[in-house]
Amino acid sequence: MKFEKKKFLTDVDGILHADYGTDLASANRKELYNALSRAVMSGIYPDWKAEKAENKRRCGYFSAEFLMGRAIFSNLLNLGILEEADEALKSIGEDLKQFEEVEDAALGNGGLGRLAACYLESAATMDIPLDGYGIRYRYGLFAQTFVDGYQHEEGDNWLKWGDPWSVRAERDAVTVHFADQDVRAVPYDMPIFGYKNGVVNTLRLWQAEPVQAFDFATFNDMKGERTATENFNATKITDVLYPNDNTMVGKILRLRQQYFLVSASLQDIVKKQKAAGHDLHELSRYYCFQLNDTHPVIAIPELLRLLKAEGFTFEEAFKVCAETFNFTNHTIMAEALEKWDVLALSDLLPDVYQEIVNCQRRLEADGLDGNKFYIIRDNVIHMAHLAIYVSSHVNGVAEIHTNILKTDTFKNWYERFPEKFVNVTNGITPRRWLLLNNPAMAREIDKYIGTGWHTDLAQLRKLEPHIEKMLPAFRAVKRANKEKLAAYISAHEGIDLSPDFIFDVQVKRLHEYKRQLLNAFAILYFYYAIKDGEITDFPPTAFIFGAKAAPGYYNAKAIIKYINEIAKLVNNDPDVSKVMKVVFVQNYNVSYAEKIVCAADVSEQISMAGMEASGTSNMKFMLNGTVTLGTLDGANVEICEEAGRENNYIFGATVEDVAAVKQYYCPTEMLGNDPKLRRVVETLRDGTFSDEKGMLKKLYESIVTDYGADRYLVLYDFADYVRAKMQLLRDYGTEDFDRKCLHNMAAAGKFSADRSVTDYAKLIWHLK
Ligand code: 26Q
Repeated sequence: MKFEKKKFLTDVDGILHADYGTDLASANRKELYNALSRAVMSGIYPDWKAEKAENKRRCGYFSAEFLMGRAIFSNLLNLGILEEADEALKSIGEDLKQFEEVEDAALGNGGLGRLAACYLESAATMDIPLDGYGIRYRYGLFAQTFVDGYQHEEGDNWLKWGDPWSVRAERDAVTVHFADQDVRAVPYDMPIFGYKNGVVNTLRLWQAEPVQAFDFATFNDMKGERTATENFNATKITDVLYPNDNTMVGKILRLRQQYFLVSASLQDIVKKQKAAGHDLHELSRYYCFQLNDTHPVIAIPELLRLLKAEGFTFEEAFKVCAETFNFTNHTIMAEALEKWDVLALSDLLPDVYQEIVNCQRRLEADGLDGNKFYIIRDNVIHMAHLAIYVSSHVNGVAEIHTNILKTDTFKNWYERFPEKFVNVTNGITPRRWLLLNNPAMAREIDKYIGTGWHTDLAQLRKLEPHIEKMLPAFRAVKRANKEKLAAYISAHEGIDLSPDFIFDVQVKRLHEYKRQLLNAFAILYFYYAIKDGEITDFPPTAFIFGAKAAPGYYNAKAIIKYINEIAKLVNNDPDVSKVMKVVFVQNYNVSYAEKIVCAADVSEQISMAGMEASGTSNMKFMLNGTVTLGTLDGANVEICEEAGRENNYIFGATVEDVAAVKQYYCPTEMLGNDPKLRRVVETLRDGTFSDEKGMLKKLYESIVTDYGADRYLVLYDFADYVRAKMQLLRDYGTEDFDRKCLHNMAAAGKFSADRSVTDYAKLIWHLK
């Protein structure tokens, strides 16, 4: 985008006059933020219009979550005007940094939602015609604080700074029908800017509103109760994001959200195809759809329904669906694979339910063994099976994950439809996750290999011959990033970290399978070893955690409490806090991640093998020059392939080991054989920590005494974890360690989302 300082400031001033009755001299922060953003928005209109007008085949990325984070910096970066806009502001005594106060758009939970956001940005950068379709939640993922060490949740009013990066597209509103109500769906469009290439794709987020405006006449006649309730029920659909990650709650409101999203999107697309004079039988010539996990899978029967309303036979409609839909699976956790009760779904969406039944009948008519292949069974609808049956492609998100889908989770389906299954390893956008969050490091890289890597991350390999020369600058930049993070943590968490300490980081959603508890146990183990004088030279380390627990996930919340108790013990112990600090940051989100990822020395990726479909923070750390301490799970496997296992710290049971160990595993035996581990685990119930709610005691039971205790082999992997962790901490500070860091950075090319979306475009969408 062309930038002209004077014109820009005049434009912003003009918007301040019109919208706020103020001017550049007296606008407050929020007014300035909105006016500046709107000035940019008005400038990009021609490019946006041009993209929409082009007659390209497009892919619609259907997702219940888009974890976008903050828009302003990444938009300005991609438009190529980040520095210019900052200078313009500085000329009037302002700057861009003040907008770090602006709320994140946290319309997602974790990995799956952030992946969708990265893919939109990368697709625009790669000039791939990909548009997102999602929900404009009024409240995003809850804001987290700790009260007495317990997680406390508050509503996330992300719109409190306004929404200047969206356009309300009133003219495209549609009505979505449920058995008990009609709801108006109004789209808000967000432009998605490619990196310095003039491409503008769209994220369309639907907001639920009452079909009829509030009717004062009836209200005054005292018949108003009904209108009022209907209005309330309509807006309720998009009120709030469900805060679950990798677990399912079968709430009917969630089904309403899902149907609302896909029905609005498909109605919109069908309407426009007809207006363009396209034959809907040939929809796949113009469109394909990517279903982001099972959440939007109800799009399949909805499109069947819509096409039949256009006069299609079921077979004709099925063919169109089979050509257009594709399905990505993000988890093998049985409890996260969406299932709906037949009665609940058929009550709410009888016509849609009928199409699911038709799919089940077609499946039966195909002559497939009903024990192996079913969409509906025992009055339960299996959304993943519906997706696999109808989609043309099914993909996992890392090699190991796709293999597990083929050989285990969806084995029967793979054997019958092997051609459908493909792998697309996840990726992250290097614009947000290096250029934006770590500009000093990016400039260092530019010095050696130019700027081609900004949109072709494989070029980072060219750094390899320069690693020796880069070491001092790498250390200096990392050090400066650690200082900044320490200052931020001091201000926000009230805990002081020394940048001389190793920053050992585990940030991700709180889940038992991710094993934050394993990390916690190791910290306590070191703590006692230091207290007892068994370790006298512990390498000074700050253990940093960030994670939100689903509000209804008891054990996850117990783990947060436990780690906060450990932090209190360690940080207040003068013997130990000289060499060890523990901090659990509050409200970990995209913006916090940007600060943490560039300042970490250790990236903890310690899930039980087979459980983490891919992981994507592992890639962000790697790109920023951080070694992985991890299991051979998810994308860690490919990270080691790319960067060399010798440059990372791998421990623990493999997928194969896990299967074997589970046959005989007995946690009490593990404890019996290891008194030091026993002492650590006992702190969950021996009064070391306050536990007025009995949460820690329950956690103890889930690890030691419950039936099937220690599902995720925390105790089994403990010894090898401590070994690998200690080795890493001891290696830190050597040139050899820094070399490992840079080898990781140089090998991160594969994990660019640019590569991922290009894979999707080639293997699945057949775009370009
Ligand atoms: C399902 C039903 C009802 C309520 C909630 C859900 C639900 C919500 C979110 C189920 C799963 C999720 C999120 C899953 C997720 O984020 N998975 C992660 O996806 C990343 C991107 O592919 C991977 O890198 C991670 O390994 C995977 O855990």
